[in-house]
Amino acid sequence: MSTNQQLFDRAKISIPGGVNSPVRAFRAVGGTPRFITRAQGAYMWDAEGTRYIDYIGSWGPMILGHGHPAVLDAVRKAIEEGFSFGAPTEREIELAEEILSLVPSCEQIRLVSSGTEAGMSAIRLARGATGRSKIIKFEGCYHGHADALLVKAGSGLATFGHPTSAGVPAEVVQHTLVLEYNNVEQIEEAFRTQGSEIACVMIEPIAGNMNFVRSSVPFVKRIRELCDQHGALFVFDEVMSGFRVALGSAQSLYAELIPGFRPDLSVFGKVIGGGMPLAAFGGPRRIMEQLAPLGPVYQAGTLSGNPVATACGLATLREIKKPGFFEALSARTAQLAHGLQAAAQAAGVPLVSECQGGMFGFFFASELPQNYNVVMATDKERFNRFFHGMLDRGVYLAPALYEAGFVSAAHTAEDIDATLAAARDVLAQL
Ligand code: KE4
Repeated sequence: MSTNQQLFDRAKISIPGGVNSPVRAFRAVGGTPRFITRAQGAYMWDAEGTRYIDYIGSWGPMILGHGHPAVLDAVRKAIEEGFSFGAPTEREIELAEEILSLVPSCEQIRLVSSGTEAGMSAIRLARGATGRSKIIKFEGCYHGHADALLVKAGSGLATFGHPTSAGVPAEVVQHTLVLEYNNVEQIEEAFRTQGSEIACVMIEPIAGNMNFVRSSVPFVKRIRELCDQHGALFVFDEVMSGFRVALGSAQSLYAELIPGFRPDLSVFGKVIGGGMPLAAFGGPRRIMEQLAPLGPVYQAGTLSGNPVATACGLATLREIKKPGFFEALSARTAQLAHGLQAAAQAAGVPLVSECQGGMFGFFFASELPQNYNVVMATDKERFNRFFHGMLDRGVYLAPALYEAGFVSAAHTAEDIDATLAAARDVLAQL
């Protein structure tokens, strides 16, 4: 049996950084990544046989917990029928209809294989539908690794973004304006000076890539008004928040607070694939019909709507829409988030936590951050010590202070109690 370190050393020979996605390498927190051999319910086991209570949940997809029987049955049946056809299937219609039944802002949906692909396609569709090139995103929001979205704020409002990654030519991000999250003045200024050139505003409504930061109601309301006023599209990136913070996704929460609110385009992923490679983007028919093969905006994918992935996603959605599912999940998540804050308070450690549905976050700070700069100014050193203290006690949290955490329906009150007991132990040493 290899140790995690032995596997990591071997992985680094054949795979850049030893991982297929950077955050898995633990570079933000240090230490050796755990190589997972199997998972069941709320738990994962690593190569050394250590069991962890899992609060990553594959970064959101595993909302039912690992190995839910209904999902296993659906996937087993699907693989017997065939892995991939490159031709339409009824199950793609069923999944599309299921998603549309839960998200009234969308009349049509296009299935793809990753959140990046969905976000990239939504941007292209917004540009094609409006005939405009400029897009607005917000610092701290991550929408996948498409070139136009790997950009950080320019120096000041009018200047455009600079690439955050090598290999992205400045020309590609020259149309991407990066503003401060929750900053109404900046978005008003951007539309005042460039409103007629803006194709879309893309946002994570609850930003899980800043750990857990909510976009304020006045901010969302103002963006909606400005998009309407200037003919730009409002794109909700719900890859993480979709079917995770609420059955109707984050947009259903904002629709309760802003009468009649709807985004123009929505991007989904993670939960709708149930752990298999599946994502989607959707919106009103008049916009979606701009897509090939009907319209001029090209978009395609060999494994889009894959029969095994759609079986997994469909089984997952059918479970989470059952009565009482989100009430129970929300209560379990709140037990964790509130318990963490209470434990820190008792230990005299500044910690604030937030949660919605099955998603939570916490910061070693005295107040909940409202934007990226404040998130990145929270106590990183304390976070990293807390992360490792919890990992050593069999609790697997997100290995970076800017990442969110996820609770599944498989997490029991006892799992939360055990997590909080570990937290009290670690916090006492912080
Ligand atoms: P993927 O291409 O990784 O499937 O989705 C990109 C994406 C798009 N939009 C949002 C709001 C997202 O959170 C993501 C991906 N989230 C990260 C977690 N921070 C995935 C983890 C990883 O990169 O390995």
